[in-house]
Amino acid sequence: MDITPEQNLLSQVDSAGITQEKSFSHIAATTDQIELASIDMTWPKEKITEGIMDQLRNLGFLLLTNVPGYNEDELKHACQWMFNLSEEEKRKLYQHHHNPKNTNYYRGLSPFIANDVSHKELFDMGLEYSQVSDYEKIFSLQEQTPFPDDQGDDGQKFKTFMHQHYDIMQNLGVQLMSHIADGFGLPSNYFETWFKDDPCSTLRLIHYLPRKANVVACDKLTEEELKLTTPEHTDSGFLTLLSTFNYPGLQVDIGGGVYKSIKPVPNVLVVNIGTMLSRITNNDLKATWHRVLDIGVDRYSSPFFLEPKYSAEIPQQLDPSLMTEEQKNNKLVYGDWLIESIKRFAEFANFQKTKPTLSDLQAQIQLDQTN
Ligand SMILES: O=C(O)CCC(=O)C(=O)O
Repeated sequence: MDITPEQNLLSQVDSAGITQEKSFSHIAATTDQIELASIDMTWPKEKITEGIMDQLRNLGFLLLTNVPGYNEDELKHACQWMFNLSEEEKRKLYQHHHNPKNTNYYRGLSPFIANDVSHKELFDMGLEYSQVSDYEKIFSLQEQTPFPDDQGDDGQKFKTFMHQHYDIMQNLGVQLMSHIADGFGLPSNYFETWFKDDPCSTLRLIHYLPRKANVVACDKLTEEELKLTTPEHTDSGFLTLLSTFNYPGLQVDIGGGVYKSIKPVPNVLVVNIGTMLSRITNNDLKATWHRVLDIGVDRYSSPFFLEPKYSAEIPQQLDPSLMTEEQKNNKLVYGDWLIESIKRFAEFANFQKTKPTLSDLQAQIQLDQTN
């Protein structure tokens, strides 16, 4: 089999843990790889539940294999096609704060940002807007995703594939949430009302370039920051289903701030959870810190962030016995909470909500009633 220059470089990454070409020295833990436990989606239901609960209670990361309908090659192709568009085409898809002509604030493209601790361009899509109910359309996070519509058949194929992949990931996410409900002894459909209709889930395509490619200035970053293309973080919401296309670079905190690289495996999804799911399980399930190394060559990945509908009311704890009466009466409105949570990420630091939050609307109703 022919080895492309990119594969050749990646095999150097695999064996040595660092790329020979990089000009920066790498973080010490890079050479230590860990293999994530795999859960096979063809296993019996109970075995899948046991495997998922065990991994999420411990490391907080696992691999899913034999995922029905998952087509890693097509997804990688879609990723590469999108980021190969001309700058002119990309600008048509930029979020509003990168191109004020555009009316998309939450969905669309976010370019490389100078002197940012993240070094990537990304494309975010949401649920097809025509499928969103009129009620949920009143909230900010629901908006039309801009697609590259001037690209003929290729653009159409891209859009069709992305919608199919979104649906496969959304259904898989709901299925995994039913295993988690089973794992806590709750009815299997416990989470369904939050996720089934009008989800705010995001399908993201990411393109990383090595800092040495000099696409944007990086001169104000520290040596440590230069080693990473995504700084350490936890995800916000519920479940993340990540395609890494067999690229190295993803590292997880195995405890006490010690990072290990995850051994890349083809045709799998990497699964982890966000802070909201961890929080409502009283931290029984772990939202693990993770980050991405600059591997010295182009890198692509595609996370799917499973999110509830905007107006979903999330209890402070799944277990009512752990809550005070006040906490029981004080549920979180998911979308209002998410808007605050995403502002910690560079790509949403300038996010402006275009419509009122549910709390704004409730405050307005109260005001109207008192006047
Ligand atoms: O690119 C990756 O492998 C991980 C991406 C990630 O952690 C994220 O987008 O939250």
